[in-house]
Amino acid sequence: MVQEIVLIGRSNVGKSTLFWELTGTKVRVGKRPGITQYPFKARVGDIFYVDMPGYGFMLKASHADQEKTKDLIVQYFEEHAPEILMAVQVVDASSFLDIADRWEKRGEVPLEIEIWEFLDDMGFDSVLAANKMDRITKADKDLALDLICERLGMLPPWRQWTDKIAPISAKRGDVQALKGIISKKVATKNSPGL
Ligand SMILES: Nc1nc2c(ncn2[C@@H]2O[C@H](COP(=O)(O)OP(=O)(O)OP(=O)(O)O)[C@@H](O)[C@H]2O)c(=O)[nH]1
Ligand SMILES: [Mg+2]
Repeated sequence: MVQEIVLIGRSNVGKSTLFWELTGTKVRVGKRPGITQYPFKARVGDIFYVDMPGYGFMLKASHADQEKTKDLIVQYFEEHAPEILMAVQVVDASSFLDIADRWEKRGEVPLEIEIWEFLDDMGFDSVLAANKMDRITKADKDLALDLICERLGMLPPWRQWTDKIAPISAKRGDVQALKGIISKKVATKNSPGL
């Protein structure tokens, strides 16, 4: 069976840019959110990578629209559960905390956190790709990653979680941390006894 690695995340966080880095398949990327409309797949070896549409168009999406995309993602994971090897949840590390704060001030659970918990509850192996690290100054990187970990229920420091969180910059082609986690996962799949 061909297994899937699925990229999910809010609109505009860089999923399609990362998809291109991982698969060599160019898909439309854009400055406006909502560029990717349907799940898009590309095969590399015996793995299908899946680029999903983003949830929560940042500025003008209604609550109902956000719920609709969330439902689409949840449904995709439920229907494809047997072939999903791993979920890669992509966030824009440079804006994640501001957005999460805003939601929490409104008394809502940020979508990112809801989806992260959903994946965990469903028993999927998931990794957080903290993208756009190039936008964070060097001195602030560790702190930003620690805070992201904390929000997702992983006790900081983030360096304890290098199998769960991968700081990357898809646009700069700096995705080694994520590729490392993926190769490890694929290797254990191929030799489950190890
Ligand atoms: N600074 C910076 N910009 C990035 C990075 N990765 C992607 N971008 C930019 O972010 C914007 C959105 O990228 P996409 O790859 O289209 O994002 P997406 O998550 O696929 O968006 P949707 O399809 O709308 O869900 C583009 O302008 C990219 O060039 C990164 O690592 N650093
Ligand atoms: Mg896209």
